[in-house]
Amino acid sequence: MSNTQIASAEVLVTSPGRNFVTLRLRTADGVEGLGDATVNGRELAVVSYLRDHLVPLLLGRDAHAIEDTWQYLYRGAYWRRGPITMAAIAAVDTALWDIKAKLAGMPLYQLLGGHSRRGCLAYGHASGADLPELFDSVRSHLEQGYRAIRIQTGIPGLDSVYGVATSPNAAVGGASRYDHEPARRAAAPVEEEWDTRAYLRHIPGVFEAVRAEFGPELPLLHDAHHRLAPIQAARLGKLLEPYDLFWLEDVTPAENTAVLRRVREHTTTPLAIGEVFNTVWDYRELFEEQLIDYVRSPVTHAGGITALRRIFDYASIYQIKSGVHGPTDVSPVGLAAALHLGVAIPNFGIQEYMKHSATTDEVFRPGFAFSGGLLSPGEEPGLGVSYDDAVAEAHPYSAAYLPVNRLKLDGSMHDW
Ligand code: KDG
Ligand code: MG
Repeated sequence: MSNTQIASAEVLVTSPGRNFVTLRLRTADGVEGLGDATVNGRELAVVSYLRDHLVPLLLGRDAHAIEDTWQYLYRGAYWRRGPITMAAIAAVDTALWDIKAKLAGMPLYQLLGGHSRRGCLAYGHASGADLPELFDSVRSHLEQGYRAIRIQTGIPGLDSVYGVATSPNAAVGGASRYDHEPARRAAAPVEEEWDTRAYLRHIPGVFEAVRAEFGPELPLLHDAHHRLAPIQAARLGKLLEPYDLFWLEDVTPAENTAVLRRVREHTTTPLAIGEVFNTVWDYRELFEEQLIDYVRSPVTHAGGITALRRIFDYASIYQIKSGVHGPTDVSPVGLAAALHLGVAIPNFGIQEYMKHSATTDEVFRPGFAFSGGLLSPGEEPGLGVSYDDAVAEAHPYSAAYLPVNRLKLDGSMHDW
């Protein structure tokens, strides 16, 4: 019998293009597991949570006891839930699943029930300051093999808009924040301007033009990034109905989920939400009242594979599907975990895929692959991601923040 006691737990911080927090657990017999604990713009809070509060509790525990460890850390927190706690628990849980699958000599998805599909349909991010630039970006994604595409554009009168790679504020040393680094390295966030009325006037025409250019078949997605009031969200859903969106994401701020009742009453455009949710409790009324169609939580921010699997199972009884968050601030470890879940679960919907930079991939060496529009987790035992300490150490942490929004009208703060 191998010795599966947790003998070491290291919290690794690196910044290969952007900041990442990774937990590495090692058993007494030297089997290693990785977990992603990155919370974009608040990274060091999770580092402290893990180093100061969880690592001492993990040493000596049996790495096989995944469920018990999850319950111990969740129920044992007393002040439980919240992004920092749940990212820390997620990292422990993911690392333990990685270890268990390596001990079994199998890719992790085999332990989750085996594959239910050939791969995970992935959507890429097309964007442009104007329509010609957007069309070029859509064409380039189609050439790369994407079979589903998110559409984000510049808004007349606004300098810099969420998700638009060529926004002036997005430029960072020749690259774009929205390609690899949504956060900016600085001591304080960059401020962007926002105008909801200008956005609502512009977006329906963009989708009309994209459908006219690329036809009716291509699945199109859009992220409103928490910016609308309930009645504005309802109106946008209604205005976009002729363009048959795969989903409309985060139409309203995430705290008050009950407002989605209003939105749902007015539109049949499918709704996705949850990238900033942390637990199954955030979804309860949305599932039971069937107010959404896709679950956006990633493994990294929702308590790990154990917890997200439970959320997906609960969603499945309401015909609600997965649509896992996959920006570059979810590390390759977090993305790999999502892919193992994604190929196994019955109610997979789609996976967001924002490629990590080449430098990030040198640190994490992911075994997953993108081909023919599908992402596959690979066949290596465990998660299939290995961490290169030497490359990681060459890229030390430096503070970075997501932008904030102020209304163009009067400078008051708005959701970003
Ligand atoms: O860190 C914030 C990003 O993860 C978020 O802005 C990306 O909304 C996002 C998405 O849908 O990818
Ligand atoms: Mg989003």
